[in-house]
Amino acid sequence: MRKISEAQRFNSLEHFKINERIISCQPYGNGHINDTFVVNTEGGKRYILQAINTQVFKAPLEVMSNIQKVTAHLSCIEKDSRRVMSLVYTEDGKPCHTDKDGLCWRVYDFIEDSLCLDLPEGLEDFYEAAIAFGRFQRYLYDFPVGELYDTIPDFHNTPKRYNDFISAVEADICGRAKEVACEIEFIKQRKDFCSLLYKAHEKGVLPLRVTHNDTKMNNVMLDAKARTALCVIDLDTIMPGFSVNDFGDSIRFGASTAAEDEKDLSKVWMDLRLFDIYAKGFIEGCGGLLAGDEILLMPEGAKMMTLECGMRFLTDYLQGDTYFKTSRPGHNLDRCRTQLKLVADMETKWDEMKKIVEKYI
Ligand code: ADP
Ligand code: GN1
Ligand code: MG
Repeated sequence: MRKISEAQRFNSLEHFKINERIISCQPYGNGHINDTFVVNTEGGKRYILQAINTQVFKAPLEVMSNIQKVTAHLSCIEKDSRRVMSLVYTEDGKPCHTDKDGLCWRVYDFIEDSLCLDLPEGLEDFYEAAIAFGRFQRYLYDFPVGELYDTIPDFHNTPKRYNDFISAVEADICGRAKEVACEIEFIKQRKDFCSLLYKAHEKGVLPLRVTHNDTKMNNVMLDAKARTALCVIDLDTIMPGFSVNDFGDSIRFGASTAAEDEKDLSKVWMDLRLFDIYAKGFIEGCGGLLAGDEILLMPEGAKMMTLECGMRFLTDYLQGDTYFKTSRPGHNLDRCRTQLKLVADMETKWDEMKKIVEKYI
């Protein structure tokens, strides 16, 4: 993983329209992809500085174009500045700055008096996150999809993710496949499931919508006092997708009883109460946008995103941990195991999950 020096951060900041004197710029947040820093200024105003991960986002200017268009659309609907991400432009009016080392930087206003949680601290927090992500889809329902770049092609193409996973197993470049034979077998047994949502789409049951595609609890901000939904952040992966995958990715991350990288699997379960409250909030947030058939496929979305994420962590482990940031040996394998445990738990709770979504149609 790259190390970004303090000098690189400060040099990049000089290019942005920040009038106050900068006091500090420190690593911030728990994202797995970008390098994020909080910028403190003399007057007290804070900013978020990010170096976009260009290994992951190969065309950062296209990412920025999507973000400009989507935030412009959202700010026509939401007038409160804490409810929409707000880019700070460079002195020459650009949304990002590429430095001499090839790092691509952007700056946002810091959303103050807010909370960003790795796990919900109660049902209400999760409900609020659901409202935020549901509302996000509602606000963008009439956004011209053709104007969006595919920032990561095939991002939630689960059948393709499965094929990539099999290729990684066969290549086994780090010699790790043997020790994860159980996990590989678990995934192989679910090969046919991987194409279920694509088939539903082909049959016309599941429409393509403008989706967020990375709907983790720590990609939404809550008001620190009221604990109500403020806004959705991490807008890099906004692309056409399935609503049930946005729902499902939130479940895999936030409806778990433990952290994504918990080592003790006896602590990892999918909490049906959290599943229920999120389904309620998400459907409400979407405000009548979702058809009954889409709602019925929400459990499939939850299992799909969890299985897909488990495959992605295992693929990265097999390929030598080059995609997701890791902070210990075996980190991606630990993450894979929590996801597969959650998939197994969802399968035992399947009928209850189905009944829960049925009651919200
Ligand atoms: P990554 O793609 O690496 O996940 P994010 O854009 O999600 O990066 O940012 C990482 C973390 O930084 C978030 O989880 C959140 O805690 C914090 N963050 C990002 N943008 C803002 C913002 N505008 N205001 C306050 N905190 C933010
Ligand atoms: C990454 O960027 P972050 O940490 O919000 C990843 C998601 C994964 C998630 C797993 C662009 O999300 O797809 O589901 O990690 N983002 C990208 O925690 O690959
Ligand atoms: Mg994030």
